[in-house]
Amino acid sequence: MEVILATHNPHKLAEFRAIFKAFAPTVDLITLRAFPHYPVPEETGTTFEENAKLKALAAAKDLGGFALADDSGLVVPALEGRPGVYSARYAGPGATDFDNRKKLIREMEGLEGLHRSAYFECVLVLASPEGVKIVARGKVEGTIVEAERGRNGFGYDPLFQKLESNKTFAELDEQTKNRISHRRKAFDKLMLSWESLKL
Ligand code: ITT
Repeated sequence: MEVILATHNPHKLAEFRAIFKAFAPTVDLITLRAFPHYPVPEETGTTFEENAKLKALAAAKDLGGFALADDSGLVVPALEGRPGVYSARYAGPGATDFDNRKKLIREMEGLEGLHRSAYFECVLVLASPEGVKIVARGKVEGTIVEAERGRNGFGYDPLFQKLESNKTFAELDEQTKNRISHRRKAFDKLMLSWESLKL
């Protein structure tokens, strides 16, 4: 079965490629590179679910096939949920991952202990041109460390340490992150529904 992976984020793409290859090898992932004229829909939603639905439906309808979208981000309760749905553009439009991490470190200055709690969330939506078929969620809880550690991964990985771990996500190899991440948990739920849909 062919599925369009509706993301422009090369890191998400790499993680999905590895996860699908290992656990759903019969799914043929097509990237947006195959559709260079496809316009990126604006992420106007206020929740991960709204944005994931919007991205999956736009791709499925415009490109005429099954499309899978991921909307994800980092939530820090002590910052009233920021960066949240704005994770990719936390430091402003066009911000790099480095800019976003710098802003997070600054905003968390002076916060200690439980106030440094955070979680990554991922909502995956599979849509066809007729509408949404599956919504699946994954979450991983942890804390925000005070200084970056590690070179793997992307986004906020150098600042995020899962509970009961002494390594940040950026200190883990790709296989280990893909075993425990919010994206992997959402993927596992997606697969349960996928099987019952008999696509
Ligand atoms: P697409 O919309 O094209 O998929 P995007 O990067 O704009 O790409 P999102 O709007 O879902 O995607 O924003 C996700 C942001 O959340 C991402 O840029 C990171 O800053 C952060 N994020 C999500 N998953 C992450 C992970 O596994 N590790 C580190 N940061 C992550």
